[in-house]
Amino acid sequence: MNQTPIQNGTPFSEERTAEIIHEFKRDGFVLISDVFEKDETEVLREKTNALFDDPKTVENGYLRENHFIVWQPNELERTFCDLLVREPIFSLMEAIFGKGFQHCGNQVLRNDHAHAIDHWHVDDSLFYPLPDDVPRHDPRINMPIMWLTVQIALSDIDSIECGPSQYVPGSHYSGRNPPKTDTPTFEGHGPVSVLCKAGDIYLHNPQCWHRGTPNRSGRYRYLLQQQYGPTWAFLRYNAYIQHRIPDHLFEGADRRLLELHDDLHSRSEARYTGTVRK
Ligand SMILES: O=C(O)CCC(=O)C(=O)O
Repeated sequence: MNQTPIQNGTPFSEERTAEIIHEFKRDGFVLISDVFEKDETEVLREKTNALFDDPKTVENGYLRENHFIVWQPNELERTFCDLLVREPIFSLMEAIFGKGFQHCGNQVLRNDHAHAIDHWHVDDSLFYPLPDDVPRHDPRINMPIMWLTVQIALSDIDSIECGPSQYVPGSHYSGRNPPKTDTPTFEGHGPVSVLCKAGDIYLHNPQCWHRGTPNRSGRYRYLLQQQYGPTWAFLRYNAYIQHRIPDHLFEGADRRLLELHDDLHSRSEARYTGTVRK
């Protein structure tokens, strides 16, 4: 039973789940309408505003000053935790990653006219690069998904002025970073804007070329992001995030050895915020 206004929700049928995943794997993104109720998105906007207004959010390293992203709000507020298991998100993630899938990130964006991630990119790095003479990955392959983002619209983003996310369909098969142009294309397909209403969600493959367009609506654009990944990654990496080698074993150690055990291991969000958590 949830302690917050976030509902339990209902899983989709097997057929609908398979349809969504098919489209997601093919295009690199898929819009799923009408997932959250109005009162849920209202509460989430209020909670988001409260985090932006609280000076402790900056002091504790969750928000860099003048920035528009609160990192890991689920460490600060139960409502964001309940969201992680909201249906149909949970069952979709289980269908993609299998039982034992894990949560691996959470942010909330509040974009005004001046702040957007508006350059074309893939997240982290290009996972499956190809040599110049290989034009693309074979479409018969299901490209592996190391992790993904569930994007949750908390406000209406239903026109180009509202700053919709854009994706180039199929570009996760390109084996390349996006070309440096405002309108990249992959095999004849240009950018597609995900126009949506508050309460809609969309799945985001971090290897699909994407960006957020500038918000010219004159009001905030709210987008909540939840990342998930497969069990194996957590057994492989997380053991070492928790793992601390006693300081005395590092006395006089080579710089490279120290970097292999960087402090970022225990504070992964610092990688994004660039701040030291107190
Ligand atoms: O704001 C958006 O729509 C896109 C965000 C983005 O590019 C990202 O989180 O990597």
